Amino acid sequence: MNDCIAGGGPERQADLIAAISTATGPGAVCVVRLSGQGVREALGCVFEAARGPVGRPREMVYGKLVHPKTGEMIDRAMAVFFPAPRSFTGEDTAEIFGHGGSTIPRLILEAVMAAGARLANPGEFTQRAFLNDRLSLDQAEAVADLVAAQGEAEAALAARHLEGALSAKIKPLVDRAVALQAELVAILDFEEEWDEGARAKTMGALEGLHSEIQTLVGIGKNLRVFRDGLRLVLTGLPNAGKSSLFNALLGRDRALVSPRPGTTRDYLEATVSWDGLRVELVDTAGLGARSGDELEGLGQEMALRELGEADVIVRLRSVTDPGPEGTGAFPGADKILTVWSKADLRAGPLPDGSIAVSALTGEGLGELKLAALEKVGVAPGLAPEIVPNLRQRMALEEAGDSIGQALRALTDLMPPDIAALEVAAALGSLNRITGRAYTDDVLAQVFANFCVGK
Ligand SMILES: Nc1nc2c(ncn2[C@@H]2O[C@H](COP(=O)(O)OP(=O)(O)OP(=O)(O)O)[C@@H](O)[C@H]2O)c(=O)[nH]1
Ligand SMILES: [Mg+2]
Repeated sequence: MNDCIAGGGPERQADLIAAISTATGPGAVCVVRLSGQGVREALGCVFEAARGPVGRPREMVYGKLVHPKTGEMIDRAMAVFFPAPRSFTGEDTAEIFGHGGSTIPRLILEAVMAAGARLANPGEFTQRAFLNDRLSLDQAEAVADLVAAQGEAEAALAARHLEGALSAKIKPLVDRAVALQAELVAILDFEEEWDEGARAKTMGALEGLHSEIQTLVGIGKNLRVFRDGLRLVLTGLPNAGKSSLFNALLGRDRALVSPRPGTTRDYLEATVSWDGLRVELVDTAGLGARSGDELEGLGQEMALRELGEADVIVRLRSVTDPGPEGTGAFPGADKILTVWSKADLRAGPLPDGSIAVSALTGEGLGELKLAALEKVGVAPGLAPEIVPNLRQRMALEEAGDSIGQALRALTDLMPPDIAALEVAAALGSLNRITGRAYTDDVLAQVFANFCVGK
C-alpha cells in the first residue's frame, strides 16, 4: 500500500476537490473527477496501473482501483491525468472512469476522499476554470446551460455561448468604452480645444455604443424563448376544441375530450419540440358563461391565471360556434393568436388571413406552429448566435443606462469628467458580463445553478 497523504504541487493550485461528474443511477460508466493540489499523488494512492505508471500527461491508463486505507479492490477502471495548466480547471486534474450504477461511483469517491480530497461544491470545477482564466464568466454560464439544455435549440445556443460568442460581442464594446473614457478624460486638459464639432463627434460615438448595447438587450428580451422555452396556452369557449387540439399537437391522447362543455377543469401541461425549440403546451378550462357549477368556476380562475403566464395565447373559435369576436375579457391581448377550430366542419370561406385548424384532420397545425413562433419573433429556421441571459441582460441594461447618462451630461454641457465617470460605470457593467470584473456575490449567483461535479 502507498503512503497516502496528498500534497505538493505548484503553489497556485487550490485544495484538492473531487466529485462524481456523471449522473447517478444505472449506467455503464461513471466519471470521478479530481482537481487541485496533489492530484497525481491521490491518484497514485487509489489506482494501480496494470502496466507502467499512472500520471503520464493525458494518457489513459487501465488498472485497478483500491481503497487507500483498506487496500480492498473496488473496480477495474481507466484513469487519466491532465497536468496544469492544460486542463479544464487550469489545475492538475484527473479523471477516473469506473463502472456506473448506484454503488461503485460512491466507493470510488470515498476512496479518493480517503486519499486526501474533499467533496467539490456545485460548479467548483468550472469556477476554478474561470478563476484560472480558462473560461470567461459567460462561457462558464454556458457550461451550465449546456448541461441543462432541453432541446436542440437550447443546446445549440449554449454551445455557441461556450465558444465565446457573447464575449466576442462584448469585447469590442468594452474597447470602445475604454477609448471613449480615455478621450473624455484627456479633454479635461484641453477643454478650450473641445469645440462643438469635437463634442458632437464624441456624442455620436456614445450614441453608437448605446444603440449597440440596446440591440443586445433587445435580443435578450425578444429571443428569451431560446433559453426559457415557449409557453403556449390554449383558450376559448367551452367545447371550442382546446383539448382536441392539445392532443393533436402532442400526437397522443393526453387530455379528455367530450361533446359536453366544461370537460377540462384542471389545466394540463405537456412539452413538445418545434424546430428544436422547447414548447410547453397548456390546455385549460373553457372561458365563458358560467353555469354556476363551483368546479367550473375554479377551473376558469385557474385558466385565467395560466393566460397571465403565457408567451402566446391561442384563442380558439369554433367555426360552428365562434362566440363573440372581441377578446375584451382576455388578459394579455398582444399575446393572443386567434385561430378557427374544427375547420373540417366549416360551411363557407373564413375571413382572409385566418388560421384554421382541425384536430380531426390535422389541417392547419403547421400554420398554427409558424404563427405562434412568429408571435414571439421566431422566424422559421432562426438560430440566434447569442441570447444574453437575465444576469447578462441586466448588466447590459445598466451599461446602456450609464451611457445614456453620459450623453445627457454632454447634452447639458456639463464638464466632460461627469460623462467620463458614467462611461467608467458602463465599462464596469460590461466587464461584469465576461467576468473581467466580478464580486463574490456574482460568482455565488452564477455557480449556485451548477450541479456537483461540473
Ligand atoms: N369535427 C371536429 N370536431 C372536433 C374538433 N375538435 C374538437 N371537436 C369536438 O368538439 C367537442 C369538444 O372538444 P374538446 O376538445 O373537448 O373541447 P374543449 O375546448 O377542450 O372543451 P372544454 O374542455 O369543455 O372547454 C368534442 O366532441 C370533439 O370531438 C375538430 O377539429 N373537428
Ligand atoms: Mg377541454
